[in-house]
Amino acid sequence: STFYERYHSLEDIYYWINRTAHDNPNTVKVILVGSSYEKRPLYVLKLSFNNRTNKKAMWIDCGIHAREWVSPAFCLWFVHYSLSFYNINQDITHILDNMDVYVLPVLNPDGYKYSWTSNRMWRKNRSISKTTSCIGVDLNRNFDANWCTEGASHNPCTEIYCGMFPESEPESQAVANFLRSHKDTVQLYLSIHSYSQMLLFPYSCTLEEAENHRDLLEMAQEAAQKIRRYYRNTYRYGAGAKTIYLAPGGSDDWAYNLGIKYSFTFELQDRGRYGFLLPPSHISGACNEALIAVKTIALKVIEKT
Ligand code: 0X9
Ligand code: ZN
Repeated sequence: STFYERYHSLEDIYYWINRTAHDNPNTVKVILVGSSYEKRPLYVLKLSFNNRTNKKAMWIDCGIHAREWVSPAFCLWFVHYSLSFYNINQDITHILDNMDVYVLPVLNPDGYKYSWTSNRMWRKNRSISKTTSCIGVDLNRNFDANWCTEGASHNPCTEIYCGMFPESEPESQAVANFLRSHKDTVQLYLSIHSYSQMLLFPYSCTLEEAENHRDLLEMAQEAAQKIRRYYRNTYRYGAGAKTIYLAPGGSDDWAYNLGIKYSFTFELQDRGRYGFLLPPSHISGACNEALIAVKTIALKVIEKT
């Protein structure tokens, strides 16, 4: 198997980030956007294939939840595919000609490391609470979107602990700060999770419909159809709250409310057979089908804007 068909330790991923930038000095830049609770760097790769002015951008983050290992694998896959198939594949070329791409391969490095070394099923970050011995905040409940209402918890011992206040965690704050300062260029926000094979969009923090619900639904539907047609796999799609559950404080809803009107959360393979423990032999299938969904949605965004 190739490098991209395996899971990688945090150290390997840091090494890969560095080497990818070094090997592609004209297209890849590393941006330090912050650091984790345990002071690990949060690096974003910026892919920029030409110097067109007024270029728009898309953002992809992976690894917000520690145990969802196929998610960081997708970010690496996406970067590698972009660098390998620009000027070869028509769709990725068109996308990269029209958009810069910001990729955050591991949003939650402390949790990811912990899931490799101590507890494979760890989800949250590793921040220590003042009141209990329970550790970690669910970073996807820590954003300022109906923060800590139904679907999140104030109890630090739960898996959906929302933290002390919105953006209390350095990881969510770093992402929020970066997107706030780039909101005029970023048109598409993508957050990659696993598992359950779904393409979700706002809102998850309320049962209300987003203002451009029909647009988002149409884009997700087209992406799901492509996956079915090309890979014979089923992805469900819809607004988060109605498709899975109410879950406030998520990055997708927050980015949407910031003004990034195309905002999606992908739940990659599988549908429960292996769950978070997706075997490495499934990485290529999971990433290729997610890639076709990203391409479909990004092309639509370019078309519409
Ligand atoms: O609950 C979550 O955070 C995500 N599912 S997961 O099983 N990977 O934990 C879904 C996130 C959907 N979006 C929001 N809740 N905002
Ligand atoms: Zn997740």
